Amino acid sequence: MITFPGEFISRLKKAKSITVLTGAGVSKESGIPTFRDAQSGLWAKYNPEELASPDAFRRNPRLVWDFYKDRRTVAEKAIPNPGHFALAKMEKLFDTFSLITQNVDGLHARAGSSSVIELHGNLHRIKCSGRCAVVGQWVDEGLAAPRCQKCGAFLRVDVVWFGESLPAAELEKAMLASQNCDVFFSIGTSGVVQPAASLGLIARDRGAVFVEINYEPSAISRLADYKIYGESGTILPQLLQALL
Ligand code: BV8
Repeated sequence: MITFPGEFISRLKKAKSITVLTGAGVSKESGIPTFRDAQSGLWAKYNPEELASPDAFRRNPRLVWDFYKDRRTVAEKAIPNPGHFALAKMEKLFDTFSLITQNVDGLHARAGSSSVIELHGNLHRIKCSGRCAVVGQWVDEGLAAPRCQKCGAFLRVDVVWFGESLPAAELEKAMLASQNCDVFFSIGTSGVVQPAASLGLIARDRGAVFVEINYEPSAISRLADYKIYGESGTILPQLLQALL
């Protein structure tokens, strides 16, 4: 059993608005490799940041398509873990609860979290790499990367690649949620990727209490008022219990 500091729980219970930012660590216990863990199997020799980019897609659309096809298969088989479910239940305990995720696996929504702010998109959605609107279904014709039936451009996964701007509406919602919260949680993220990694600083600069829940210290641990190290799938259900 985790013993949370007394004043931590009482400050949480008094909070009116909570903002949570999650990263790949929250999905780790659902069997989804994190970004900075060595990618298993075929992808061990690729740095994911070299695959998650427009240049990589331009150079080798089939390789990038297969990278996401494999990740999508893993995400489809994955089930939300107790950490996802605890966050979904936690949103009902506060007047305002915003969940921002860097993850593209869709597991928060499957666990019952409502209105998840998906900063980096969702790998279950695909879109035309040209100018058509988002295309819904994955299609795969074996050898080549599939093409849009409307304009012939390659289809691509609807995620934000390195070097691409984040979806303006999602980023705006995430910024507002970070500027207007009493407590900001950073959970399961190494705090490296921008602009997501700056949201906690924004919250803290506005007077929010900054809580980090992570397996190990991260690039943003120095900002945290409270640091709880361990697996989010263990910590979050116990935090939920302490709040009930
Ligand atoms: C942007 C979708 C403006 C794709 C992702 C040069 C050129 C262009 C841009 C840049 C540049 N240099 C820097 C940048 C900015 C760049 C960036 O931040 N780079 C980093 C590498 C320095 N950012 C961007 O490019 C962003 N766009 O800036 O636009 C712009 C536009 C044009 C030109 C210039 C600027 C776009 C960033 C979004 C990229 N897309 N995902 C896909 O998934 O394939 S990011 C991807 O990586 C994830 O979404 C996530 O955000 C990130 C991985 O981070 P984490 O989630 O933190 O995962 P990680 O593995 O690192 O850590 C997991 C943590 O969990 C660990 O600490 C571990 O200890 C912990 N953990 C493990 N198990 C558990 C656990 N914790 C708890 N419980 C457990 N069980």
